[in-house]
Amino acid sequence: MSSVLAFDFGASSGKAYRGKLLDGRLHIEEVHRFANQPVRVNGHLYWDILQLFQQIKWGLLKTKQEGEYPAAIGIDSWAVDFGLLDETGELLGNPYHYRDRRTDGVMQEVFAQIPRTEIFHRTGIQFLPFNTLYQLYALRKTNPGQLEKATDLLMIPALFRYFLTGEKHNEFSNATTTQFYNPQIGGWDTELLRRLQLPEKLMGPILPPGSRAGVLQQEICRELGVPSIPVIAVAEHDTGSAVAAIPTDQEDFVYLSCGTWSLMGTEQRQALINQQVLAANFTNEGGAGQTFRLLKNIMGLWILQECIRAWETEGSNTSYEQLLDRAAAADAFACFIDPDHPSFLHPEQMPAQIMQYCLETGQQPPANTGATVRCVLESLALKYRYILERTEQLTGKRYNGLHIVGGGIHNKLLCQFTANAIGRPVWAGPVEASAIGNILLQMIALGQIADLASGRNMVKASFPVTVYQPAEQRDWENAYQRFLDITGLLRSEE
Ligand code: LFR
Repeated sequence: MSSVLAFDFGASSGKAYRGKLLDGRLHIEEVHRFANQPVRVNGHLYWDILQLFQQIKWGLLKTKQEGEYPAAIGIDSWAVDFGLLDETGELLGNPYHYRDRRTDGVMQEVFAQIPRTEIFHRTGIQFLPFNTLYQLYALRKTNPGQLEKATDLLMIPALFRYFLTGEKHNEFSNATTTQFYNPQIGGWDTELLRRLQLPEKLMGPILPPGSRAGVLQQEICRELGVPSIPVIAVAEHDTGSAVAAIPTDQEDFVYLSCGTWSLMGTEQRQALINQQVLAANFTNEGGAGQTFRLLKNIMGLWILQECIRAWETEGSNTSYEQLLDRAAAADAFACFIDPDHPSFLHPEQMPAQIMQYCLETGQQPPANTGATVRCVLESLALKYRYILERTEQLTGKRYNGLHIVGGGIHNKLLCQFTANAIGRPVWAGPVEASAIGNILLQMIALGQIADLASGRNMVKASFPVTVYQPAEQRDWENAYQRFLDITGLLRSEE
């Protein structure tokens, strides 16, 4: 069978994977890897979009050099970010990165016009300050001229797809994350946009994940010397792709897609939009195979990555492994943070922010790197338990273990802490879930795999899963009660 090529744009790197079916197994192979660093210019944070597009071309060239053109190409990346095109099809400015600070406080301005509850009931999407809705609203204030000139809004993978094929279509999984897709209408909520004086005609048609969405433009075929390869709109939201690759044959399961973000939840046939979901600030993001992910964003390993960045700037060269060793040797349950406290979204100095949080909550701040890492990992694991319990309350189901996928499973300490915190087994793998889900959706579009369920079975049969059994139950139970108390999570629900 012919291979397909998946481009997955993650928080620090982009990767191209070739995927192929051989003897009833899925095989993947990395063909290209490159940095994906946002660029700060004049106080704003942007995608380095053309450089990244160049990397897509190089990825394609590498497959050519290895003598095997892919039968299709698919692209996924994180959600909410977009590019605007003018009427001639030119890109209007560099797309902003969602951690840019221009959306700070914008959500509250929007709520003054349309109540939070109404926005939730129309969209089913959790409130994150960087959702496309608030990014557009911020743009209307800072650069109204750009918005006036725009004729098309394309989410980032759709933008790359447009560069490749010349065709402009958004895709369902990413469309839902904008917070102006209405699952009841099954399309864009133009009324919501109109009431916020935002243009309603930028978005165009929405393709379901796994659609054929054009072929490489002639110009690119000539430049690279490749045939006109089909481009597939996969589940272009990376989390949508990752969840498509959960190695399970069950209908009901909980997952944690663990990378820079931790995305935890379950899969539903329909969006679940009610007061409880709103109160828990869970979301309903569109997925592959006509599903919705009922999930919650948890700040994730970003907190640790930012600590490491700060320590490196101070001159430290301690490796990731050494830091985890120090964390393992540090005192257990010394202090806790709520990883989702808004102050951890983009602080200038993450370790200082953790210290401040501890002081404000009457705790002794961590005294060294090992204690800081331990505090972050234990707090994440305890937050996972909290979100798992909320998920169970919302669905009325009980789950007997947790699937973890994504790069975070390299962090064995976090996997073990998570099993301990939730008191159930953790099944860790595969690491490259987003790329694998991207590959599956391409194979479904090409007719190589029948559907999502067969795809998940294929992943289960093809990639190893590491099992972590819960331990130290009593200590973790006590720690959880203290965590709830310190973070005020239960009080905030009342
Ligand atoms: C994960 C992710 C999350 C989304 C966040 C920002 O990479 O896509 O699902 O909430 O990034 O887009």
